[in-house]
Amino acid sequence: MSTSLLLDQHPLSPYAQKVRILLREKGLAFECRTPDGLGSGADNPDFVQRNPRFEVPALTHNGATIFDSTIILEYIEECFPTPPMMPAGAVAKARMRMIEEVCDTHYEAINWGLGELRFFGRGDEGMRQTLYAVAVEQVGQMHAWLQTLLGDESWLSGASFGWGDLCALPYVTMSSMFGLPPAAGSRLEAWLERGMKRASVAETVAEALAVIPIMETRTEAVKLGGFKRHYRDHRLEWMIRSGGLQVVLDGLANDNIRFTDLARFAAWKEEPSTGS
Ligand SMILES: N[C@@H](CCC(=O)N[C@@H](CS)C(=O)NCC(=O)O)C(=O)O
Repeated sequence: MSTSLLLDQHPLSPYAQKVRILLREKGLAFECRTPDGLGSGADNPDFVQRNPRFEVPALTHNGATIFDSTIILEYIEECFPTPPMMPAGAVAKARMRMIEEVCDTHYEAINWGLGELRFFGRGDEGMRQTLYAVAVEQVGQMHAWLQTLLGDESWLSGASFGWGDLCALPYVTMSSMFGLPPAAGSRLEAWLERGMKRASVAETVAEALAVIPIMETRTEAVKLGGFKRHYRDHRLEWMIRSGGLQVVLDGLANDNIRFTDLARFAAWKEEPSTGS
């Protein structure tokens, strides 16, 4: 059984970016692959058998496939502890996990909403302006929180780069790409610049930015029903509470949004794993 690391992912996915940064920080070689049908709603039985959530990232190692970026990060840290990315101490660890949780849910939803506007052309002009204005305010709120956590330290993880930084950077670089960077001259801006100087981050963010032109060709595919966007959890909540309930209703009427398919879990079969 192979002990190599295979990462099913998409370059732009912030969740996959967290994993790529961590693997690179640890100097681990890994293979990347984007599953066929990802994001379109089309089926991919081979990938779904390994990951019934049909999401990326998923990491295959020693015959086992692990989904969810948080679980993957914890797995990598346990299997490959050097250099450690999680700081010592229960409080410090909890702080890193809180940064990760808030960024993966509240912050991610804002960037996702900006993507629904820019890449997938959701809403009429008035709704688009409303949603954009809400997103601008919310990104500012996330940046204020991160800057408070940063304090006078160089990194969210303290004196050295670590878990909190690699979990927050994909979101701050993504909203910067949408034209909403940290305030000029702020400590958060200086942190972002420091982060972008790390090879692990620079390479990962460059891969994400390289696919933006492809994303910008997707608006028509969504309108024609060839691309059904996954509306779930914090993303669905973001769209509704930010003023986009009509986007959800239109998406249902036009059959170009979808929700998690639990039948994939029912059909899933355990495969033998060597474990480690
Ligand atoms: N909680 C999951 C979220 C993963 C996720 O939402 N991935 C998105 C890409 S950013 C995805 O694969 N979506 C599948 C789809 O849209 O079909 C994690 O942390 O890995």
